[in-house]
Amino acid sequence: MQVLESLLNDFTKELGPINKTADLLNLKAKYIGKQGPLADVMKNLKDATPEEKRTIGAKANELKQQIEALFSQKMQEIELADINASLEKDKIDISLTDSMLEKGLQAAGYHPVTIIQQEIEDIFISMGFEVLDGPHIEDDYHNFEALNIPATHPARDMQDTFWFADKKHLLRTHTSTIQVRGMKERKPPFRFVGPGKVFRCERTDASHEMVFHQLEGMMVGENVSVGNLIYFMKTLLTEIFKKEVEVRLRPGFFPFVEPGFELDIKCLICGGKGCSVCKQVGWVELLPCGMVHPNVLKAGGIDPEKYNGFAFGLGLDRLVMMRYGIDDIRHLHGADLRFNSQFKSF
Ligand code: FA5
Repeated sequence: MQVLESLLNDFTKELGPINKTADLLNLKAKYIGKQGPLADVMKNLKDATPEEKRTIGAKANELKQQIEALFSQKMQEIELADINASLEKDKIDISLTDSMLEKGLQAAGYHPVTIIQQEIEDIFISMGFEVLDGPHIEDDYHNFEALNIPATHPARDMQDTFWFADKKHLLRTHTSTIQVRGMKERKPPFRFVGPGKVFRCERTDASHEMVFHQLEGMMVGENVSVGNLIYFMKTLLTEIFKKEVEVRLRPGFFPFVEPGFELDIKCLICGGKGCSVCKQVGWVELLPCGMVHPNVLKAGGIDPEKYNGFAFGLGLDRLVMMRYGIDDIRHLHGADLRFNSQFKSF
């Protein structure tokens, strides 16, 4: 009983200055662990009288509970103190002031692809288009099947695809997937654009990346014509470049459009003389487009006898390169602040 009576006092005294979890656990083990005084008392109880067993046993239990309660309370205090200390340490002052800039800290800015994307969205919104989004991880149906590219179609090889191990899912190779989802969710007439990242297992060079950006556009109604398509494409380019740019339209093959076109822009890096960006041809492929194939309308739940439409898939990174005179697409993904901070934000 004497041992037990002094135990709580001793524990409380030692507990006071502790401020680390490890020390606290050690202290608990010292008092109520297997080798501790409480365990000793319990072991020696076998030689005691039944009366002693009852009183000492009860006292020992009560003591154990008291020590455990004090232990838990202290543990909570330590954990709270730890959280507060790390919050204090990780505190960031987000109000970056001029004086901090003078000390050489960089102000954040928008990436040039974001700037152009935002500008194009605004241009299309002003012409009555909605802006849609879509997932990066897609299935075969949305990336190929619904776009008139069945399993055995050779056009599947036009875009080298990153497949997931289940062979059913993939990283979308183009933003045309947004067309499929957009059509299913609305009734004609409608018009929308859908910007986003796309992924292709390609070798990189001055004008090719594995991860790049496209902006899909679609307009469906009762009498949509190639004339409408050309009008919207021209308006887009004049707004973006703020000047007349030379373009050429040539036939292009995409299973999801008929007829299909390639809209090229005279290379603004070399002025058409030939360089690594335009692969010495003087023109850059920028804006494939065409009239939506009847099979694609059908897959989208739209009657091709009644409605028709156009679609296009703008290469955003190349447009950025033309607008700012960037001679290698890889600069866009280099994460070099000296490069990124040169562009004015919207
Ligand atoms: C397509 O992806 C079609 N889905 C576009 C389309 C939509 C056609 C609707 C008709 C109707 P293409 O594979 O050509 O097409 O890519 C479109 C644009 O993305 C190209 O003109 C080019 O500007 C850009 N692009 C293609 N591959 C790369 C790449 N590896 N790196 C950077 N830009 C690329």
